[in-house]
Amino acid sequence: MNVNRLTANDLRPAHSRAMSFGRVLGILAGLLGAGTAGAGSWPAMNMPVGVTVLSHSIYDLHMEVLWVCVAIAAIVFGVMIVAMIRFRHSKGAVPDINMTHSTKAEIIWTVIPVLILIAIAIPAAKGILQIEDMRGAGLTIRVTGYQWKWQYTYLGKASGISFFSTLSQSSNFASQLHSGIDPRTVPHYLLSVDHPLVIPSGVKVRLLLTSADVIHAWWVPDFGAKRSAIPGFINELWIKVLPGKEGVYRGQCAALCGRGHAFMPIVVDVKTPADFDKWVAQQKAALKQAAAASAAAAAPNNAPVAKAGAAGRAIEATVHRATRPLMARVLD
Ligand SMILES: [Cu+2]
Repeated sequence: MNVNRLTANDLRPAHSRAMSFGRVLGILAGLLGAGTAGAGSWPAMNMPVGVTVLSHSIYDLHMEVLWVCVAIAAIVFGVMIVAMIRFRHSKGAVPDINMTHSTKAEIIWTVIPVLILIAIAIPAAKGILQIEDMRGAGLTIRVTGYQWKWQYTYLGKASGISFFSTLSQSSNFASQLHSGIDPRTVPHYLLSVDHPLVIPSGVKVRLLLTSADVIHAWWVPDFGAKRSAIPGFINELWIKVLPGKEGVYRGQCAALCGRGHAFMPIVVDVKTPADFDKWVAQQKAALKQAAAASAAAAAPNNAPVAKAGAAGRAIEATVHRATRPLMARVLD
């Protein structure tokens, strides 16, 4: 094929060709402008930084990899754009039809990506090791998934505190068919619970996740934390919320677990260590009161209440028995 033959484009006046090239430049400038306008909402577009030691590590890794990708894109597209502009047909460029193989080029474009992948793999492996390092936890909590709620059981110094965390009444009512309640008027619709998980900031909190029925997943985006809760298994996860980041954080079950999957949110109330100790003391005092009330309910004239209480305790004991051997191994 004669690559130097005249084309219809060559016969067009030079200013017309210049205009089509100008149009291309105009489109590129427009794209650049759109990108600059979008830069104002960069935090909204980017991955959230989160509030824990792990979420910060994960964010730093994400940014490292992002900048590597940006550099690769800039170099590759830069070379492509320069090649397309400087060596365009209208300038009389002639394609090199003789180069079919180059061992040198093959080696260069294999070695460079390998080096880039190794450079990314090192911090990624460090991050994975950090995520899996459960040593030095100051507080351990067992998290059990149920269709469709969570149970939090504190171990160690807060042992004895155990409660279910279920969808808040306001969300529950609004979610009923023909409730007549506009969900947009409900604060934190489907993201609020009756009893949030309470943890201290600045302390490494280790969660032991399991399930009493099907597979659930405990996920709080601001913590950079998500792990499956599987019946018969205990998975581990650790969270250390940075001091000064106390507050309420929300998440959801992240494994499709049945009809009520969207109705078992996770809410975590992060308190300062001093406030957390106060909360533990309050809970323990409430437990004592409840034990006294339970003893009163066990009196013969309160048989129905006692029966309901006994049924609840039987379910709890069954779950406890099922997970005890695994729990003993994990806590060993
Ligand atoms: Cu679930």
